[in-house]
Amino acid sequence: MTLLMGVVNTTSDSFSDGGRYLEAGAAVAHGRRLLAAGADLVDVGGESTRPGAERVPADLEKARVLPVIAALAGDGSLVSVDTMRASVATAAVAAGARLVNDVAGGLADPAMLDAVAATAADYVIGHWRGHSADMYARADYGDVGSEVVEELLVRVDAAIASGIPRERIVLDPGIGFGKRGAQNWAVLHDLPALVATGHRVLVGTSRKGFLAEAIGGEAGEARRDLATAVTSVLAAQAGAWAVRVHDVSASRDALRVATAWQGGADG
Ligand code: PMM
Repeated sequence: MTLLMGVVNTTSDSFSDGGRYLEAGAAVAHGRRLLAAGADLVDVGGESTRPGAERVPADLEKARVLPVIAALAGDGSLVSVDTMRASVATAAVAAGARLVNDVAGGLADPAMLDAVAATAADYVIGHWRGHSADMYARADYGDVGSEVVEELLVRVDAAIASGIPRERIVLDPGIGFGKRGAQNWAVLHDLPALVATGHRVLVGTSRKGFLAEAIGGEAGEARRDLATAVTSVLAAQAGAWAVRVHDVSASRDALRVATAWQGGADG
């Protein structure tokens, strides 16, 4: 069955020492809840990649994610680090992360591919054309579905040339990254072409704006989570290896129902 990656963001609230400590504790507790709800792995991030987001300094990113990764990996859980920075990836793997989730696919930090090659971690290459501050300026495509696959395969070649074994590379079409509403649907419609590359495919639609647009404007979290659960099933049917979601229980239930339907009398 398609795996569930639960999202653990450590990006909100206070930056004071006291606040950070509490925040790490809350993030660890949140990660444990997601795992108890059925997440197969948790993705810990310390830098927002939302449209318009500013970069955070590397030291702050490390201070946010490393204690959370160490605690969750210490439980024996499978943990990934959501980062575009080589130094954060290296430190996160040392703290116990077994997967580096780089939405920029190595394009944001020229040291990233070598850093990952020096570890035994799996590597998620996201489709990316530029930082959040101005990513929509680059959302100019002919055939977005095939351009995403072509551009990802260029990054795969770069990763392999840096010494990352092919089988450790996971591809992610980067939903919402340098893509406007309808372009995201085109990419999802063409997901089987990405799966046909033979790489494991990760899909992140959770709570994103294009879902809210599809279901009618200012949809709150509950409606976005329901819409996300539907996309989890469709991603699974298209052959995705994993989906990255905030609300694990909704997507877990949806995937179980789809599996039962497909199994017929054996479901
Ligand atoms: N989306 C976000 C962050 N990290 N990682 C991967 N691999 N794929 C994604 O689509 C992705 C990601 C942005 O979402 P968030 O700010 O809600 O976590």
